[in-house]
Amino acid sequence: MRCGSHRRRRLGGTVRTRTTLPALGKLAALAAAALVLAACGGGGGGGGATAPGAGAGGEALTLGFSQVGAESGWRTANTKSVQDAAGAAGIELQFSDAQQKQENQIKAIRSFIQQRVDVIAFSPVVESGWDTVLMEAKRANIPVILTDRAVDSTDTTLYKTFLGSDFVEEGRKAGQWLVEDTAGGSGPVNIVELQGTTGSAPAIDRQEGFAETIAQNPDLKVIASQTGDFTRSGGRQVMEAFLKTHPDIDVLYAHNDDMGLGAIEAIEAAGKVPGTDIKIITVDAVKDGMQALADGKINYIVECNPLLGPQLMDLVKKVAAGEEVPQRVVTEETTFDTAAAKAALPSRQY
Ligand code: GYE
Repeated sequence: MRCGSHRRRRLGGTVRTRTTLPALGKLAALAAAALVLAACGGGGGGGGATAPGAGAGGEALTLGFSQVGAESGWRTANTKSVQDAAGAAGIELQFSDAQQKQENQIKAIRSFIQQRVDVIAFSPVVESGWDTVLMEAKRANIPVILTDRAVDSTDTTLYKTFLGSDFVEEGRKAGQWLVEDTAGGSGPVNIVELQGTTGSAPAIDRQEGFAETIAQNPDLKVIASQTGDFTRSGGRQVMEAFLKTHPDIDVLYAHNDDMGLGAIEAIEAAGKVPGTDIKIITVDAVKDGMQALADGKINYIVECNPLLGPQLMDLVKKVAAGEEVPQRVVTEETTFDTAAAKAALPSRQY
């Protein structure tokens, strides 16, 4: 069962999506808020029957959502899922793009607190450094939901729930494929690793799960590991450098498809054949990655599901209503080899 899509609902309700750029000054923010208010006045979302995403007083629930950025195909699909699901649930979405900077997320969260949104959700770019701002939200009595990425705060009362994948498990699945692929005893296998954003939960956990699993076979060695920041250009640049210093790379493990796709460009430019000379394992399974897998340029992809929107909106309604929710909601995911990618591609949503 895939999480997310099966819960998609078609409910009425007014969509009010607003993008807050972190660089906007106070004045611009106020002007934008006035615009939203004007839109609310004319939208007819207030009176009448209780809307699907309505709060106690019948008015639409407001969700402040701080997104990491737009660094990858996964992120684009995730943003669309959140926006679509908010619209379908009749929840007013205040959307803020942090451009991969923690300071921008902290600013966005503070602004959500000032605006007294009903619920705050965010996908923390890195794990550490959230306690102060989360405490501010708690004091203001605004429930917080973590989506996609975790924080390392020891005080788990700072947020209501964490919805997202098990990244350690994803790393294990990537490692397991390699363990099986090299089971014949092929001699030393030189692996290079493209890590995600330094300090982010998926980078830390995907590295850990992979390392733990490949330790089963002492022939499998990570000879270089560096961040490509989850971007295509980062993946290309770091792979170019890897290829210069290490002429003997057998396997690339990239923490996401985009970095793997960038690395493919570097591998081809170096006159090598991706998927054959250098085997490639990635995580995400977005369309471009799945196409490269179907074409034999990537050998294996561990799925990470970005369609968290519908589940998030369900949780938003529950926490806003003061209902109990589980501390952790894990997304179910699968894996793909070339044959599975070919079969899945025609109906792939993202
Ligand atoms: O794998 C990567 C994105 O946090 C799960 O972030 C997410 C990761 C995803 O940039 O492509």
